[in-house]
Amino acid sequence: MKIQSAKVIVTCPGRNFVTLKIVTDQGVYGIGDATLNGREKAVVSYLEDHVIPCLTGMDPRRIEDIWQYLYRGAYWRRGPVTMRAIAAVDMALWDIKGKMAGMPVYDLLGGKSRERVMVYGHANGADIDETVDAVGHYIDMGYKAIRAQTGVPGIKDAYGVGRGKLYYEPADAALPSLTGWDTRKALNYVPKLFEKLRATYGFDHHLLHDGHHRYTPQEAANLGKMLEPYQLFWFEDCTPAENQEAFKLVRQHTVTPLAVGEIFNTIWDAKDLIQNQLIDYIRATVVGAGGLTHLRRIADLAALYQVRTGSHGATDLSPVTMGCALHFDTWVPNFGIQEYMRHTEETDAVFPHDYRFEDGHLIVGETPGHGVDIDEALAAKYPYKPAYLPVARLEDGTMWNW
Ligand code: GCO
Ligand code: MG
Repeated sequence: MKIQSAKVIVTCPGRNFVTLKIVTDQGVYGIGDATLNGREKAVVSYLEDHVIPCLTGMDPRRIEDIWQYLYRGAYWRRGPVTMRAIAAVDMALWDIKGKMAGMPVYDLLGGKSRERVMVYGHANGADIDETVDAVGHYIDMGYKAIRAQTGVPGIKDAYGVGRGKLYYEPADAALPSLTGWDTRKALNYVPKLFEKLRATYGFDHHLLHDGHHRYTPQEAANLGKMLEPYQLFWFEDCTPAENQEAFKLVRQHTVTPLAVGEIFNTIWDAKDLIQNQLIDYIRATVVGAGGLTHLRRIADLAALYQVRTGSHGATDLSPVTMGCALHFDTWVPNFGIQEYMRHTEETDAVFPHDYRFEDGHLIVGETPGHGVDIDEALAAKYPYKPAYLPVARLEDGTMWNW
């Protein structure tokens, strides 16, 4: 059996998605997600110019060997572009293997560990009252876990405040739009949001919060401590994680659970955080961290330290990633939670899939492979549109972490 051809499909049904399609000489094909928000074309070129020429003629059944070939063979290891390209190949090959075996991917991984996967949705508003209402809306929709983000008075477009209610999309302009940040103002305001949320809805639902890499370790420790009375499910990306040691200081001062990993590419980004038990949830996901083949290694390391998974699932991860993530979540023994930012109807139509939302959970499908397809004719109707994530500056003009 051989890989006969492969191609990259770029489509923009409201936002850009990059999809790799691998076709075998036996007519079976598989697809993988290669979307890198704001840097999409770099991955397109990496795949078209440097990966597809090597893949043609290879045996698609050798998923592990192809992974090692692309990782070691490039010599230049890791990085978001390389690892997304490898992830796309990996997803497509697991899809092909599942179709050949007549089995859903979770069965290939080792079978179901659970019937359904708890997800969290994104509630946000311009101020505390709007966010409290938005959380109520998610509770009404059946969610058991909700991430809450609020605008902060005096900060221009603080992180997490969407324009629409259900479909928050940060990559919203052809060049990066300018947003503001002020840690002091956020530290004064965010705890009040959670105080009001608990006063309004009680403690039955899981609440989450994303710091989006904005705080220093000391500030993150302070916020984590202030949030303790509200018993968060997690405090995400409380401080940048390039320096994994930075989490030590946060950990020493707060018992609020910590989650990190949406921008991680490999197990090396998480190794010290996991082995030193500095986090509670690892948020690496299929497209970001080299596909199912590599993500399962991260999860297995995490399991040794009682760290659970919490895969990134924002709208910039296509339904192909969501499908693969759900197979992974259904199998992985140390599952924690899955992020679920809904895709628009246009996106769902381009990527027909068999997973479904029910009672605050996503339920994986039974179709052989990963259960997500691409309607190429429909995809072709939505050409690529440049879209960047915003940037953030402090009031004095200093560049900050968006
Ligand atoms: C999250 C994330 C996203 C990112 C986005 C960037 O927790 O869902 O922080 O919303 O900002 O994925 O492309
Ligand atoms: Mg995040």
